[in-house]
Amino acid sequence: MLPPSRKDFVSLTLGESGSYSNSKQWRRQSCWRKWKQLSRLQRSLILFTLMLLLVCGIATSPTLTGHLRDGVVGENAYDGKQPFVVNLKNEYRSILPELPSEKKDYHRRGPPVLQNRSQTKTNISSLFGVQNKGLDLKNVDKGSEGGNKIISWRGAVIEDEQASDTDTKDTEIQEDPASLALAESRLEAVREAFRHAWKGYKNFAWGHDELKPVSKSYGEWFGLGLTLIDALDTMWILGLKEEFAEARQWVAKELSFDKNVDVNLFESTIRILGGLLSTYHLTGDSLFLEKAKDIGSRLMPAFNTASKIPYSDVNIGKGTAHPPQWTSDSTVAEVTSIQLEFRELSRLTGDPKYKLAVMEVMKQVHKLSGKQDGLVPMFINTNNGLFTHQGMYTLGARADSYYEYLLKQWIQGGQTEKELLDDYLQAVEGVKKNLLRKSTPSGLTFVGELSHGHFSPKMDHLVCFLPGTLALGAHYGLPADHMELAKQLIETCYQMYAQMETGLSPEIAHFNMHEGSPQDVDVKIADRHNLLRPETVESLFYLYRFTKDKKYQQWGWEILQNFNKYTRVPTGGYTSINNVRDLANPNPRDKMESFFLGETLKYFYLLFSEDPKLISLDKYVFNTEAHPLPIWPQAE
Ligand code: DMJ
Repeated sequence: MLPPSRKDFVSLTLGESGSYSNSKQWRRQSCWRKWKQLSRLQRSLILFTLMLLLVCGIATSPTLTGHLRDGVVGENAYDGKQPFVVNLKNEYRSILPELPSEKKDYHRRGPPVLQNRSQTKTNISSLFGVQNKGLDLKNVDKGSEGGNKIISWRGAVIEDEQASDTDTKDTEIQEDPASLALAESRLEAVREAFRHAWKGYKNFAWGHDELKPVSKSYGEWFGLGLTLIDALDTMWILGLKEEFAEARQWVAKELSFDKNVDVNLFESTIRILGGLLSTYHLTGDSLFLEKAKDIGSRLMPAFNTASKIPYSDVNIGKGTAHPPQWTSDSTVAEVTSIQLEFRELSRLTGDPKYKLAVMEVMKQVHKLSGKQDGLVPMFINTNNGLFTHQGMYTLGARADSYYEYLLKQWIQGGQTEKELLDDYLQAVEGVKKNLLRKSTPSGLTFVGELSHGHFSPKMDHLVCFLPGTLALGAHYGLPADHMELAKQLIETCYQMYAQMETGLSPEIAHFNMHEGSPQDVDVKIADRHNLLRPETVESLFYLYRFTKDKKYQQWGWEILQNFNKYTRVPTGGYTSINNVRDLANPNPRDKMESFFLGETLKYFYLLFSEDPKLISLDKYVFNTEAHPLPIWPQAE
């Protein structure tokens, strides 16, 4: 008989028959006896299995791995070398199964946070359906692991769990069929309005800058097909394929920047360069990138000034630049609202010269004296680089988009450029301290102007970009009171429409502040025009995206209907009007600005859309002419 150790099968010997003892000692002896009876192979097999079970148990334990991971994040917070951390995290991910603790349990504590979000590898084409086949993703979404570097707006590093969940909240709301049907009918109304405007442009102004719909002719500003270029990405977003294809054909065959023509640096940057870059990103069609490179390089002579603050005008054929005839000043908003576009051009071309030129302007403006609580004067001299006409502060014409681009550059660059954020936050405080007042009788919050210490209750329609910008900042983790202010201001902007006889806003409103005023808004005779401007619709769009409060869509719907009632020209196109207070004769001005197609109709469409992924605000930032540009992946 072979000794037990040589047996190569498992023998289970039950305990001594007839007797049952539960004593600890008996059990120990019995187990040990059984163990000894096993062959060496059997023992090895059992030991190996036990070891395996132990290793798996450790690996899947949330507590233990949580500690491991925390150790890694801790190192990151300590030395701030993010790529190192991301790699380590990836290593852990590759050897461990998905960790239960990764399903975020958001702890709401501490100050509002800024999340340095990176882009995930999303197939952008899926956002636009089949139209976007062939979209070039390489410039849009070089995504990386993200979400692990978070700072509060005071600069403190905060744990991942504290991050706001703004990345996901857009997608959480499920619309019921009735609201989807309503949305679809409104979207169709916007498409119809666009087709009507396009009909006028096509019939009477094709390839020219602006349609004059009443006289069925056109106006020229730069002679570069401004309306057509401004409208390209709107057609793409609205899904107007035929119109887009025709326009693309014109760009391919007719558009030439080799022209002896003076253009305004700011206007051609935001409308033409911005429009081409955005269309390139949405379509992946390199035609638009080539055109963008061409116009971008032709605009560069504007920066050849003693101060590096650019001139307002450039001759794109001759390569010469100059200030306006009457002054050597440039407008502050103009020189500080070309950055998103030139920075993007550098990223796409790999040539830093564009970015360097525009960032130099920001650096100088950041350091300049003459601001009041972060508010900037309206003019800057191209010879000495100093502010001129000091003491006047407005959020309206000549300063408006300076504030908008502080925030948006910070977002575009992945929330890393601290000076931009600091200047933005300071300016918002400056607005609160110096420019905010309440009107009578309704107590509407409005943004007035300051002239050498004297407050004026005058608010341009242009200021209505501000609620949208404030809401965007709040979405990116800036203080919650920015959102509160945004909500108050959009109400005011809406009232600038609702309190007029035509339901359309004047160019400039004066707010009453005296007891006994019968209405909040007064309009001077010279300010009664409406140029089909976008700012209020733009802000309604942001407010709806972030709050889902249907009243914003309803307000927008009223405004669209009033545009249709008072500005639509039967033979095609929409016209600016002279008098928003005269129902019987709003008095057409016979001009359709390019931004009506580039901005106003696009923002209407996005406002009525229930799809937050249609130009997601976590992936794109709109330039001041409503052209979406990608938010850069974190690494760049
Ligand atoms: C557009 O060209 C831009 O929105 C600019 O920032 C301000 N003016 C018009 C629209 O009103």
